[in-house]
This record gives sequence, C-alpha cells and structure tokens, in this order.
Amino acid sequence: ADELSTLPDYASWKRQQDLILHSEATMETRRGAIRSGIVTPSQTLFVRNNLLAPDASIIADPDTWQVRFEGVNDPRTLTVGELKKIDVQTVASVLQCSGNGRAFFPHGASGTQWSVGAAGCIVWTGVPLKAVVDELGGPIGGARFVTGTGGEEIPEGLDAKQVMVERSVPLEVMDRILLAWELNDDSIPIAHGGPLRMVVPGFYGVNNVKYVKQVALTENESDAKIQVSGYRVRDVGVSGAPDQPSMWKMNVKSWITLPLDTTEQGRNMIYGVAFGGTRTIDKVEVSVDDGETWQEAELLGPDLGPYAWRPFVLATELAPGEYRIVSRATDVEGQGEGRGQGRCRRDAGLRRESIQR
Ligand code: MSS
Repeated sequence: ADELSTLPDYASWKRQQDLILHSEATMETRRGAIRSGIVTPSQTLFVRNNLLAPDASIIADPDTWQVRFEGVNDPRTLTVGELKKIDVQTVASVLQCSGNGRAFFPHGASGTQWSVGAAGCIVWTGVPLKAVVDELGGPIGGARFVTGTGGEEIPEGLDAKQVMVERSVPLEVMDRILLAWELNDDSIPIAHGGPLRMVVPGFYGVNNVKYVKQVALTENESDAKIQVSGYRVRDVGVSGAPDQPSMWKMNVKSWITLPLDTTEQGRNMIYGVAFGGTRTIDKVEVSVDDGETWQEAELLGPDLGPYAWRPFVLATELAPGEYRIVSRATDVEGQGEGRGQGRCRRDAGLRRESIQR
C-alpha cells in the first residue's frame, strides 16, 4: 500500500537496490540479492520493527547500555562493557521473520507481504547467556522460560502490554542464547537491535529481541500480547491463543535465489539457500519440472553450523520453454520440508519460481 521510495533515516546506509521497501519498519531482501551468499551483508539484510526503532543515540557508546537480569539468585544490572568481560562466543544463525513467505498464501494473509526475503544468515558475537546466569548465581527455582524485553519507548497513550516487544522462549534453549553486540563483525546498527540483542539461534526472528534491556528467567511466559496471542501457529481464520504453538523453532526450508525471470536458455546455474532451523542440512534436491524429477544440488562453501543456511547450486541445461523450478531440503535427521510440520502453514508454497523464455 504505502510503499516507500527511499530508505528511512535509520536504515539509510542500506543498499537500496537489494531491498523491497514495504514501509518505514519493514524492508525485505530481494530474492536475487542473496544469490549464493553464505553470510548476508548487513546492507542487504531485511528489517522488521514492530515498534519504531529507538533513537540512534543509544548506540553512540554501546558499552554503557544497561541490561537488567532477573530470575537469577543475584539479580543485577550490567552494562555491555561488563558483559564483554564475562565471556565471548560467535554463532552463525538464520534470522528469519515468522511471516516470511506470507505473500504466497492464496487466502491473502494480513500483514507485511513478505516474499522470500524476510531472512538472512548472520554471524553474531556476544556473551553466552548461560555464562552471565552462572555469574549471577544461577536460575531461581521454578524458572521455565527466558524472557527478553525490548528497549523501545512505548508511545504515549498506548497500553504497553499490547505493543511491547517481550518474548519468552523455553529455558532449555538458554545454553545457545547469545547476548550479542556484533553482527557480521561490526557493532550492531540500530536497525538490527544494537547496542545489544538477545539472539536465539534456530528460533524465528521475533524471539531475537533487539535493544534488549531486561533478561529474566521466569516461571511463566510473558503476558505481553506479542507472546500471548501474537506469533502463534494456527489454521487460517482462527485467532491467536496461548494454547497454540508459539513461533519458536524454525522448520526445514529452502528456496531458489537465481535464476529469476531473466534466465537464458542453455546452461544455467540454479542457486538457492537451505537451512534446517536447528539441525544441519543433509541434502538439497532441485527439480526443473515442478517436482516430477529431482537432482541433488551441491552445497556451497563452508558449513557454519546447524543454525546457519547453506547456499546450494545445480548446473542444468534448459531448452527454450517455461519451467517451474522447485527445491526441497532434508536435514540430517531426515526431516524435510512440508512434512511433520503439523499445523504450521506459514512455510507452505515458498519454493516455486517460474521462469520464462
Ligand atoms: N525486537 C524489538 N525490540 N523490537 C521489534 O520490533 N521485531 C522482531 C525481532 N525483534 C522486533 C524485535 C521481529 S518480528 C523480527 S522478524 C526481527 O526482530 C527482525 O530483525 P531485523 O534485524 O531483521 O529487523 Mo518477525 O518473526
């Protein structure tokens, strides 16, 4: 509807030709901009803000940003500078909005009409949450969730619980959570949650709380709307409710990044990306005849671990004609796309791209 023609100020450093500007708060990476990319450059990475991003002054001196830790035996407020002295780790993980691919739903799902570009593969550096929690005396008894609170100001006149970004994830995944201050070896820009972001590898974008100002180990899930009824997996037409699965663990997924409609007949390198959510990809197959026959694609580049994506390529000869190119990925436990996903419909239908000659 109200598409932008230029990048908003807080994201003005982005590469505009790589992005589809849906709104001030939602920018998607163009399918072809990923090509065979192992790590997504920050200039190309999608942006999704539920609230307006805070003023960039909060990243001027990142080490002074304060985070409150609750639900531990010694609750404290620590600065990023102090966190940097506790420990450091680096993880590559796919950052993907849970609404990625929404535009492909035939029923016309509401919300930002993301194609495949609300995703990127990022290298994050920060302190393992576990190390901080250990430093603060360990979790209090009864803790079952890690609850991160975003640092945005709540606009006046709005009910905080209705709009705040506060997400809870199961305590069992605490060991893989990072409180990150770097994105692709640079301090995290405001658009992506600097000075500090709670990164939950393998979990949908929404759980990766930006400008995190509090991390609490809690008995219950947050009572913010974004947790209670938002981001719940459900059938079309059903409203969100706490008894539905939360948008936590990501599923196996792949899509074609090239060729697009500019493809020529003859030899074509068909590129794409594939990831297993929380498990390493075992193989990717590509079909140029809409799933009739399949060929195994080659995985490209280094394997950056179970949370990262793998670019893939298939070299193929195409005679003049029209093709529907489809990919399917399988993880090391044999889990593939569209299988075993129960009611998760959000991942459906993303894998097709037609090309014409
Ligand atoms: N955080 C905060 N604080 N705020 C907001 O708004 N959003 C979400 C996450 N986090 C937010 C946060 C979402 S929803 C997403 S996707 C992500 O983030 C994105 O990211 P980037 O960086 O790309 O922008 Mo969906 O599931």
